[in-house]
Amino acid sequence: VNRTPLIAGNWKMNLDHLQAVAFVQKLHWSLKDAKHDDGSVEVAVFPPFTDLRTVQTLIDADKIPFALGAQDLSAHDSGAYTGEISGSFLSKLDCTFVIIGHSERRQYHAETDEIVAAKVQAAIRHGISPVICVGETSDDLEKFGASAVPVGQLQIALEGVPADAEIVVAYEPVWAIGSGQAATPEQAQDVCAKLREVIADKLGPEAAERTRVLYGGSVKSSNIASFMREPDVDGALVGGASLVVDEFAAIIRYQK
Ligand code: G2H
Repeated sequence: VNRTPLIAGNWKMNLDHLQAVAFVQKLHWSLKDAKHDDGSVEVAVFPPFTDLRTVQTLIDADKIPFALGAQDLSAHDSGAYTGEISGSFLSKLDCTFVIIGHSERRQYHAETDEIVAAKVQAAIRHGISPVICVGETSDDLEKFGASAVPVGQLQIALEGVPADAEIVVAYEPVWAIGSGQAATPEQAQDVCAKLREVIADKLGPEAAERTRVLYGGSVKSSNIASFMREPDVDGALVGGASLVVDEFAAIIRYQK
């Protein structure tokens, strides 16, 4: 299997555009001798919208080998949608990725599976890789087990997605998010393998082989290696720990 691991830092609503400069510079500096730009691991940061231009400029000027991503986008391309951000704006800021359907969007902004699917289409229209987030709540876990809800969410999100689309899938059990209580590597492997089956089913075996499936939920430097040892876990979507330079740098430097 030849999938480049992806370590993605979801800043959520943290770090304004002034703090972002210092943060990215420090992170880059602390990775200087880590050979993180030898292609063995891909690093992506997902700042708030208002930081994107600043971080893009910094990455460009200092040749920092981080990919840039946004935390959301509009399902629409332009028009009377006050407060929304179009995929075309994001692609012009060199965003490679956009997170779609994070549980915090589903929970606090009533994003349904259908809205998530429309946003996935919007990202693909603009040449941005969607990082499609799926995961079960603790209630779902009790009622249906771990995989039924994320599998159902991904089936809808992948409706009408072309087989050659560059996508990323992130399994984030809601009960593990920001709770300090990460899933076990075995739990993550089990669901990530089932999500890969959904990709095979919807987009074909080649897409399933190539697509990265990440684990997210209380990932830190002390547990990253245990997740990365699992065959169907191709990286991590990191929240809290991505805001601490030394922690995030240690996560990027994980050893299999
Ligand atoms: C899950 C994750 C990042 P944390 O939301 O998307 O956050 O690592 O803080 O659990």
